[in-house]
Amino acid sequence: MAELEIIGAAQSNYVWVVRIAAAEKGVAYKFTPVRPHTPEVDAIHPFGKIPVMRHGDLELFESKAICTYIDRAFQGPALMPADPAGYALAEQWVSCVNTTIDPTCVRQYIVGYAFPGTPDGSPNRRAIDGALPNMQKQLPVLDKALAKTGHLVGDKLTLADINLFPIAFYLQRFPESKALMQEQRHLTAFIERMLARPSVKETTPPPPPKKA
Ligand SMILES: N[C@@H](CCC(=O)N[C@@H](CS)C(=O)NCC(=O)O)C(=O)O
Repeated sequence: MAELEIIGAAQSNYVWVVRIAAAEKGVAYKFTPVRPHTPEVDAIHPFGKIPVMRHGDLELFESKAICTYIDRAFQGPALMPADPAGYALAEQWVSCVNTTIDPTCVRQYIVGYAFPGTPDGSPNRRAIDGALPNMQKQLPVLDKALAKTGHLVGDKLTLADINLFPIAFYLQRFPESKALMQEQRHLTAFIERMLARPSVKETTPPPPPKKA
């Protein structure tokens, strides 16, 4: 059988999701760590975003589609619940994180620090401060959803948890979000449990270089 190839920078939250999913399934893959809008990515993604995937003749973009393929094409523990309600709830949390949490917490807040686009490279305070009111509403929702079992759906790991984890992890790195996260005890306990999983340990990106 052809080797699976996962393409995209290890630091991307969505690339990390796909790599954790593959590791949870026990699927070996070739990892090609390249940034968005590079030739390897543009060959597959019409808008140059990461992750993208290749398996034999199949080329895919969109992390959820890639995870679905990995889940269904390979043996290993199921990443989605088998029952219709559980399946739909996992879909619900993946959609919610991708369409509501990621735009605020990653694209606006974290990008405001990591890729500020300001003339002097200083944090983009307009983006950061603009995200905070929404983050103050969103993070307690996630905390509450994790309170009962420690998972977003049912009582075991699903793609919903995997999809949330990298964002939650990165939020602990920046000052306002770190303070907000300290108030979310179920969410922070979730991060600690995820960090203990071999799938996360073997895919965790290196920390960013310290600024001089
Ligand atoms: N919905 C996409 C989002 C992918 C995405 O936004 N990836 C980011 C990196 S985390 C990216 O490639 N950004 C570059 C760009 O938007 O031009 C997915 O789930 O794969």
